[in-house]
Amino acid sequence: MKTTKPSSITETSNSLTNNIDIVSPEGIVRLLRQSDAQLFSGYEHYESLYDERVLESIYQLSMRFLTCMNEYLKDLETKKNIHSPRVVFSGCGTSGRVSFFCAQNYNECMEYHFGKGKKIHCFSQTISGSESALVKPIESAEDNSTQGIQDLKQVFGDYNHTKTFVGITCGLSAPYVAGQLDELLQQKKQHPEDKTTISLVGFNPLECARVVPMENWHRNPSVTFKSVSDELFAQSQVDGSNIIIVNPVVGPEPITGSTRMKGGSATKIILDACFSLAVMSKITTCTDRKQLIEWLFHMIQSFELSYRNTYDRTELIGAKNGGISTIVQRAAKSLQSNGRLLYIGCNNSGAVGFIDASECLPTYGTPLSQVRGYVDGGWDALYKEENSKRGQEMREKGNEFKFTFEDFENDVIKTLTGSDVVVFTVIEGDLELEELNKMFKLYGLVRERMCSCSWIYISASSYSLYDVNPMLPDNFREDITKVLKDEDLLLVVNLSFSSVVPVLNGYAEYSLKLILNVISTGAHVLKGMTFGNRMINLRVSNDKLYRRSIDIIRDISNVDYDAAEQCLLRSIYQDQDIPTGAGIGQHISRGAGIDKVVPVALLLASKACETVDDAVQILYQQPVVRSVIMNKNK
Ligand code: S6P
Repeated sequence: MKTTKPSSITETSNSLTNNIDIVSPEGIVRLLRQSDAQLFSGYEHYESLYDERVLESIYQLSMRFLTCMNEYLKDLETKKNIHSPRVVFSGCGTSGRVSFFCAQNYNECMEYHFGKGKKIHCFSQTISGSESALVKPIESAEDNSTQGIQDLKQVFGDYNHTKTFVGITCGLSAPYVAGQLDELLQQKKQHPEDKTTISLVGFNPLECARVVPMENWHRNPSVTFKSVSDELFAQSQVDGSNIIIVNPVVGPEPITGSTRMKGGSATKIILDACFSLAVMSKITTCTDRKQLIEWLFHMIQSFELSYRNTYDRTELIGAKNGGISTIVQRAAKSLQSNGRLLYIGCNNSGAVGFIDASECLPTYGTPLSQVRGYVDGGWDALYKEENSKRGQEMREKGNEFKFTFEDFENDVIKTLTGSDVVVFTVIEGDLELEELNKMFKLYGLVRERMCSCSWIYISASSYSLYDVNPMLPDNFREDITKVLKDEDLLLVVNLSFSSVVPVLNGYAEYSLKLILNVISTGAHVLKGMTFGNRMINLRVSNDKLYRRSIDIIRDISNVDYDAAEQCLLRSIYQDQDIPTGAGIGQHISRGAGIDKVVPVALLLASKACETVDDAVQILYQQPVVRSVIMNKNK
């Protein structure tokens, strides 16, 4: 495979995982462990989470959160502007999903600590494709900068006091976010008194920001993400500019470009650390910068320890040996036989599963029904509101938007077979006995259908200085062990280390995210959905994925960029003429709906097939592209 100098680290192939598709399930877990280590240990010569400039930027952002939270709470007393959010996160795909989850969490947490029984709306978010994209990825929405600006105006409304915007784009590439950043920058230029904090969070150095012009850009056609981020950087150097750039490098993703993995984790770590530090400062009334940075450092260290314990301090009950890889193996077997991988959880552990599942469609082309998360309370649990009107409206969008325990019981259980794998997720401190009992009930019903079941239990006792939820009774783990049947598995992760972790279940959620990322990634890799560490069944559904597809074809088939693009276009237009004057936007709208666009293009580029029809036929018999190419080369 040809390697090229990275123009973007998040789009670079990680040399650690080049052979992830040909190692054992244990090997896959070890490779992912190494790749995740880069999040803390750093990558090459770039700055990591622990470097001074990065810690300083997280600290600065946290203090902006604190100011916004204080002003909101002041207004809450007088019931002024209580529906105007003061901190808005924004992102596309995983960045949007993770920040949605964080915003809901932080409001709930503020309610608990400072709300005095009142509902809090201090944090909010925009996500490309709207909240429907939480369930059903709409990758093309990422390219729409105009919509980004509209969503931004809507979320902030007329409120023009202290506010903070955090645009999150792992690759420093999403036009949706670029539009919002640019809009806020222009406002600042026109109104120098504007006190809005503009923040950009991403995981590339600024010189690697995307330089491709953004189609349909509303102002100047030559604008790129890089030109916006360069301007942001220049302005950030001006005293009192209120511009904060948080961009540690966490290393290339283990599956190339799959920023749902390290990118999503780093997003969560940074936002959780910012919010937690703000709350700690408020609770302790500590304003000493040195002390606060010290706490921040310890928090990141505790996330690192959580990473370490997740991979290496686990106990697997129900099997003679093995760890996470045993569950990976079972999940892979299920996907290989067209079975399903289903997650069941309450509250935040349910949401973490739900997010992991929803990313398998854009990443691997897996149907939404094949890898899916069910959450007790469905939308109400995600919105953290009972009987919410918006939750009801989302349900009305169709079956894909229904994912409560009742939906699972009524619609899914009767369809389960021995090929399906069901994973129950529990975070200690995140659920009550009644909720656990609901999970036991579903477990009993699932068992009757002869499915393979696993429980993941994150034990996080005695780690929190300021607990949000009362801890579960001590015997929860025993309760789960008692109901465990036959060959079913219980994976216990021990996170019981003492450290400065206020208010959130952030470490445990990160730990669960890591495990589920490993299970879903490992299962798809073992099913043959990657070529080396490249996902090759991706949907060509936005500009970034169009260009990533060309890179994949070029690198794997050893052809130049133009030849690779030609093969991609032949695959998209199925060997028909390309409409005259068609631009990338048109190629994407045609290609997004077609299955196996990249695998077919790969067979054309590597000369394993002459025509698109031949390639489709061959892939029907042998879906593993690497095998087809290897057979041809024998
Ligand atoms: C990645 C995921 C994508 C990205 C989205 C936004 O695994 O499938 O949906 O999250 O493309 O990327 P970025 O770089 O703007 O955060």
